[in-house]
Amino acid sequence: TAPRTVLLTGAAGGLGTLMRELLPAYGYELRLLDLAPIAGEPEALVADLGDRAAVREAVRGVDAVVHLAGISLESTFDKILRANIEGTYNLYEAAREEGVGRVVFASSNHAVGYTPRPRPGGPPVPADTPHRPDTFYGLSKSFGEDLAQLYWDKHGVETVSVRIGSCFPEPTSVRMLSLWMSPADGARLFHAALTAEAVGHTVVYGSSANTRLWWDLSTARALGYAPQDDSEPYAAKLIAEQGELDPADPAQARLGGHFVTDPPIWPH
Ligand code: NAI
Ligand code: 15L
Repeated sequence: TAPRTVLLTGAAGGLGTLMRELLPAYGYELRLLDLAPIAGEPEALVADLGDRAAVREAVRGVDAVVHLAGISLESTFDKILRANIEGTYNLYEAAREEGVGRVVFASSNHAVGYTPRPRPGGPPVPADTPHRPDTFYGLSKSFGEDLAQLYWDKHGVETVSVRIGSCFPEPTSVRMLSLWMSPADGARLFHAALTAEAVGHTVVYGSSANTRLWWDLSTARALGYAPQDDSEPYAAKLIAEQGELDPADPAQARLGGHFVTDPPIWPH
């Protein structure tokens, strides 16, 4: 049966705010959780993923979880460890203990960020490409995908890991022309991930049907996802402003873009 009550973690964030607006139209009742309070949402749970009792209470009685909470950019290892690695473990433990059968995990292109971007006309990056994180942040998403696999194999908790490209109202860089997921397509993909039968642990890429797409959407389409949007109408303006991507520039040659070349953030 299709899930009805869904816990949305990270509900105060950029993607969480978009999904709070878009997912109810698919018939879901959302329970919201975030570290930050949300204006106009007095019932939202204000909790840290590090608080195991609060996380367990948050998942009690829901049919599924859309897990967006965490640090969404590179940070120090210690901060990533607490929010993304331990936090996601706490979420899965709570799901197992409370018998929640399905998680949609917000993974990222940065789990495979060192993968070279395909040449124009070349084969797209497949969903089973090996983990190649470009940051501690990307490493935490690789960990989350492996955790999801473990909780499926060992405990029967299903997950769709969505390696999101860039989900924002509009693409703002030439790289994003290839990775952009429109908010409406994001909601379509999360809905497909929540309702597809027998997903076990499935890894999909999260983007619209972009003309300049870099990766293979077939595992996402197999869930029933039918993207409706394409970044191409934004292409001429962005390319005129920024130029085409230069394959000789290390910050532009791989999926992760500048995450590959940005210096690591050390704790001092
Ligand atoms: P965001 O940074 O705007 O939102 C993340 C939310 O998580 C924030 O509201 C923050 O308060 C909350 N949070 C952080 N640590 C927490 C903790 N310990 N306990 C409870 N809540 C905590 O990020 P955005 O863009 O909304 O992304 C959402 C998720 O999707 C993140 O996991 C991110 O890594 C992933 N993602 C997003 C992409 C995008 O294009 N927006 C691309 C790839 C992945
Ligand atoms: C991500 O994983 C980030 O959460 C998001 O803010 C963007 O930077 C996105 O990747 C991207 O690669 O464009």
